[in-house]
Amino acid sequence: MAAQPVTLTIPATGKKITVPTGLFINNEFVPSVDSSETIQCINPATEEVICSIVAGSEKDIDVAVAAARKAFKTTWGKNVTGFERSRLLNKLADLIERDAQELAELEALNNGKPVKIARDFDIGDSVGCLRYYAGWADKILGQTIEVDNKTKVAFTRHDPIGVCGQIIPWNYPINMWSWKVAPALACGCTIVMKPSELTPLTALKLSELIVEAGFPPGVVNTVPSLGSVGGAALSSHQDVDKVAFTGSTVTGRKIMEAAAKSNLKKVSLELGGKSPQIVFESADLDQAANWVGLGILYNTGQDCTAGSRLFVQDTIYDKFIQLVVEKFKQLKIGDGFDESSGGGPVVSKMQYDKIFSYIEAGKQAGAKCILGGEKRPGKGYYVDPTIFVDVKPDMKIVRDEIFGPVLAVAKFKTEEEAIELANDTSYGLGAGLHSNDAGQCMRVSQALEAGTVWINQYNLLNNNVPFGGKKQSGIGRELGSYALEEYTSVKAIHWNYGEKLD
Ligand code: TXE
Repeated sequence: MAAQPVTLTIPATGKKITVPTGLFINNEFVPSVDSSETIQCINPATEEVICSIVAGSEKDIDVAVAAARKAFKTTWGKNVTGFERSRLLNKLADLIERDAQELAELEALNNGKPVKIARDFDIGDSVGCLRYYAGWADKILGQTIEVDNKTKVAFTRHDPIGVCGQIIPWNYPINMWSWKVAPALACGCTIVMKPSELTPLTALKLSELIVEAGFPPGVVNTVPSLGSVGGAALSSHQDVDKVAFTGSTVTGRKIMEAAAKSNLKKVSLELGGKSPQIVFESADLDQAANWVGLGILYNTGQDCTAGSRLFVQDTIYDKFIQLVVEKFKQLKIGDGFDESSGGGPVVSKMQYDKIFSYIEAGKQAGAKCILGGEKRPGKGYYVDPTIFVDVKPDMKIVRDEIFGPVLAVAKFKTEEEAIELANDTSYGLGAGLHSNDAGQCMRVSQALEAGTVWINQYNLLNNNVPFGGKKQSGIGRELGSYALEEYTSVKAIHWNYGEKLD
């Protein structure tokens, strides 16, 4: 397929957006070197094809990695000052802010999420993320270590790790792009980005801004490709120094295996979850119900920290569930271009079918569905808020990540029982607790096995606070100063300025 841009029409407004369709290598949009494969981009609200783009092959990954390596050795890496990296990251943030509405509309078209959520949250946070790491770029410092005050000194340098493969999912395409790109560039790494084959359009549009911001060729390359092709090629590449991944635990395992079998590249993984939210009797119940809603319904439940298991103290169980049902009924899931939609369709037919197979499994296993759980007539991958109550710990809807707006609710008596139920999972990404007892907040937050614990809130993240998982939810941390460790390699330099060997 030729790498010509396509002009898309936004259905709601008739506005035109031009999108590149080629692979972005060395600051140019190019066709594949050896393949005529394409990726069809689908609008999940209408199930119609938006456009086709070039699908990168294994050989294209080789070309992109070579471009990234060349840039690392010449114009980027240790050849560019932190000040310059900071300036370019800030420039990129400004351009994304300038184009926020257009990017949000493109995101809504390809992913389904409401334009206003894409613009105000996904893109707003992404701009913040780029600026946050722009602030770090000239502050990546080593240490001076005393080893012998008379003849020797040691010091460390935090070198950029090198060429990074970045494999991102479809639930927050622009956010995940920024979380990966910003710290990597701040540290001086170069990038081969592989967006999800389901939502590659905004990554291509952002690639245009890489050129406009003034990044040298080869610093950021974007190769849309199937996971089993481009993702696998990056993970097993001998000249990639690090892979950063967000996606399923199944794929995370494959990436780690490929890294181990190839060049033992550094790997960071942000994987799935089955996060608990616990509501104790002392909580502000109205507030807790709001946060429970945000926890499981935000992004139509397609969220790695989705608070999909709810544990409610027996003394408030019936009252609280009633409150949650009322709140859930207020959310309108509809077309992302309709201003009144609080959530859009799920991203694909495959995700839609997966969610409904779990809903069916919940019903079959005897869980009581008190809200939603039925398919809508007509087009679009819409799933309404769904609540199962009185679930049992061994049910599939309690154990597996569903990645949709499906909440599984159970009752507990004591704090100990709540902790045990919450930790009874192979995942450990997020956890929430709602209580007005300070001692209880401290005890329970310490006991919960998760990378992030929210107290009296849920699902809110900050660019300066680390994020990542325990157990099978991942390895490594994104955001905050912690992410810098993922993109640097510490070198110790020992300097002898006096000792003579006999
Ligand atoms: O994920 P994949 P899928 C979970 C969620 C969802 C399930 C399946 O439960 O229902 O995963 O979604 C690339 N080597 N999450 O199948 O496959 C792929 O091209 C290297 C949670 O879409 O993990 C895409 O770019 N890469 C999650 C990325 O991996 C490969 C977000 C994610 O896709 C690859 C998404 C391979 N062999 C899904 N195979 C979260 N943590 O937020 C695929 N990929």
